[in-house]
Amino acid sequence: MRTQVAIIGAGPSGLLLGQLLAKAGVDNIIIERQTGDYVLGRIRAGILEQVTVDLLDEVGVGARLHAEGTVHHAIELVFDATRHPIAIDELTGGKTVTAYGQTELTRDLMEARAAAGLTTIYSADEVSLHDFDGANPRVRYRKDDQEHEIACDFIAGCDGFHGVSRATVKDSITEYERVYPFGWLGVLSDTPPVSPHAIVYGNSPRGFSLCSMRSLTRSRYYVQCPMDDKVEDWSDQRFWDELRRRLDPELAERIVTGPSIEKSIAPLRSFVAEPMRFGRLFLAGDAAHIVPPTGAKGLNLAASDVKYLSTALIEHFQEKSAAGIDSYSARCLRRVWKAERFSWWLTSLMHKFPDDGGFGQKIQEAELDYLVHSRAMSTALAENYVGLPL
Ligand code: RFL
Ligand code: PHB
Repeated sequence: MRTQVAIIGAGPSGLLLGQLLAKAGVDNIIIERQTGDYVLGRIRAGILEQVTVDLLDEVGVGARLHAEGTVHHAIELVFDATRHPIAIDELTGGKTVTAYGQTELTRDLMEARAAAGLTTIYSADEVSLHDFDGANPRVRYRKDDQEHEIACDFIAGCDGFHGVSRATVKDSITEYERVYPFGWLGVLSDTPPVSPHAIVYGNSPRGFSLCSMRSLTRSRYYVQCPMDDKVEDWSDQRFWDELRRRLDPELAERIVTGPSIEKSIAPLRSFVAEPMRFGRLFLAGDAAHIVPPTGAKGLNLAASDVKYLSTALIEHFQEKSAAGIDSYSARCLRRVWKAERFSWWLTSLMHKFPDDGGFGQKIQEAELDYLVHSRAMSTALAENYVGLPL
């Protein structure tokens, strides 16, 4: 088999890159380790920046997102048992974010890919990358007990944090990392969201909490939990009780509880691998960087990486120019580090740090008080939350 771009991984980065390239007539094949159903079973991100929505529109998969997604004009911060709205649209000259689950977005991209007749190889085992230092890279994998090889011009490593792409070049990479001493316990439930107009971020002496949504009938909630907690430690009742105790009394009263349809614990990590290009191999999305979910930036960074990458590859094929390819890594990393900074800052502001004692909590409360009463600081939050320009 031969293609112009071999894409490793059928998550949001790989699927969106595939559509952007195909739209410009650049042939691509996606090689994915899991089945399509497994990929769709992962419950992850929920908040899209306007630049991400624009990219999805650009590849023609925005219809369901616009029909079913919820546009948020504000976020709310809860601390000291009081709610403080931050009008992100008013502070940014009209910019908003859209609540639309990563699962739905992935499904839309998968369907568009199938409709365009593009090849995706699911359940590919032992994927390995070769010869990307030269002009003729190759990708090998096993499927149905047979060895296969794809010859290509470029390889896009869109295979997430635990993928093979970054592991292949690990000796040529500098890693920057911070692991946080807690996790997020997330619950998905078929209940109306506590606030259909805003995403609610809570700071309390008991720890962080987050109220989000997938639709007017499906909600997503999180509470900060110790890193070594197990999902089995958390009955639904314990989760709802804990969430209520971390919110203000009015919100706590308003929460509609119900059985969880998914419950999982995610670790929190900041991570960047530099550079993001190795000859004819490029890393994009979670393969190159991880942010703690507090700023809702992971999926949005994946989208901006693949926008830069598709532009660079299209320029190569159509204009025979290497300018975009040569500047890919530096261009991505400029945006990545700003999102890393924002996600780290919001994580530090909103969570209870086990060793900080009362002092840390008091400093957080002072900063939060300053934040909600200072237009300059609220604007800085809003500007980053809606997403910095591409
Ligand atoms: P993915 O989604 O991990 O997809 C990578 C794909 O590669 C496959 N793969 C391989 N394929 C072939 N060979 C191999 N050796 C392979 N190894 C792996 C995997 O099976 C998978 O299908 O990475 P991608 O595409 O870069 O997308 C990144 C996003 O998924 C991620 O950044 C977000 O989910 C992060 N995130 C959020 N981002 C936002 O922008 N807004 C949010 O509100 C938001 N909330 C979140 C989040 C992530 C969370 N968790 C679980 C970490 C909330 C949570 C709780
Ligand atoms: C989500 O809906 O899953 C979500 C929302 C906001 C975040 C993180 C996750 O910051």
